[in-house]
Amino acid sequence: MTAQPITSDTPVSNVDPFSYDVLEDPLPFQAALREAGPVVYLEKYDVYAMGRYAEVHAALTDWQTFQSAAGVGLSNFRYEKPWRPPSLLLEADPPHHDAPRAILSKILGPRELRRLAKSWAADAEELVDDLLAKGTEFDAVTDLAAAFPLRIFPDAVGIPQEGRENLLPYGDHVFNAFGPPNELVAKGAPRVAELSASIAAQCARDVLTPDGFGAQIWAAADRGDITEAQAPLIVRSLLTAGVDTTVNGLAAVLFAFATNPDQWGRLREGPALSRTAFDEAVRFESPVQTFFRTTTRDIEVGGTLIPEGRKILMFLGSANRDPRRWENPEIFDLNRDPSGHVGFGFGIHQCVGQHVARLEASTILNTLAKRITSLEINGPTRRHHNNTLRAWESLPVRVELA
Ligand code: OVM
Repeated sequence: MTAQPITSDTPVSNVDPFSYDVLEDPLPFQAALREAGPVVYLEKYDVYAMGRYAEVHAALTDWQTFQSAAGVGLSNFRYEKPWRPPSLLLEADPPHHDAPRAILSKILGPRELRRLAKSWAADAEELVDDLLAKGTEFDAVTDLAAAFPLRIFPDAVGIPQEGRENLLPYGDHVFNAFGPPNELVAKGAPRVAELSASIAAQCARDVLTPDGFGAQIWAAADRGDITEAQAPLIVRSLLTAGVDTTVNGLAAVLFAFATNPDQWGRLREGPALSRTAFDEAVRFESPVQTFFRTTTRDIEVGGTLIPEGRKILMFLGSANRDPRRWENPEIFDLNRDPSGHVGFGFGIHQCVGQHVARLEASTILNTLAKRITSLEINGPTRRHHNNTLRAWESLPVRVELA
């Protein structure tokens, strides 16, 4: 027996958005989803889906109706025990969500980050110098998109050296685990206990350096703004949400430039464009493709009645390429104003680390723009499949030096 949507004229899709083919290239499925209607019932998982910008944006804004506290993955915390203690930010709603959110927004805010900009620029120059000294052909994923965040972010949080190699694999599994229990999740399962223990160990007060984001979170516990039990879980949020996302965001912007050479020329004319470029790449590739919400009441969207307690899959990546909202959405265009994209989400849960991500991206882009006149793909590119992330395994590039 297949479960049926309550409104009989709701479009139905039997496609599995987490299948190999869709993860390899999600764009045709997303176009079909948007065409089918504002809300589509996904038969395979007995959930609803939204692929158009207007409805995704509206639902993300209405956290009272579309809650996060029942989990932002397929699994509904009402019926299934979460596989790890839920995130105090991502998988919570007001009022519990608000104190952790307020603390992180301050610690990761533009004012606090100014302190880091100079040393990150020096790190970027050293990384790029060393890389270009070895040659003009390299892998933009491993040598840049992964190398730069891994060089600066763990230090910024203040975690020890030991266990840093677990950050990317842990994040990869968490983002897979938001999807269905498919082979990607099964592949990660054997290491879950080990990786979770490693990450938890890095959140403890006594292992963190005194000047990092981690110590600032513990200082908030000392002030009584949050409890001592909350502090390590908020550090965990940084380690979970702050690595795979930025790696794939940087990979996205490097891929976009490598395949749009004229745009690289424009970036070289002025460093101010690097921030627009990064947000345009986040719109264009949407490193975080999807998140679920759960209805807290019966709600009608575009003629479909979604009953209370149901899961809805929000296609951020699809909304960011909805032609109803964006002119020529399939073009990476530095002339466009990408603001309003939902690649960082929207509303009260919108990425609290977005200023960190933008600083990382603009730092590495501006460093590269000074040294490189052009970059192009010069070998077979390979995607990394993940149930939530639009990710890269390999982007071989050749660059020309200034
Ligand atoms: C968290 C968390 C984990 C994954 C993603 C995310 C994109 C947050 O643990 O808070 O936001």
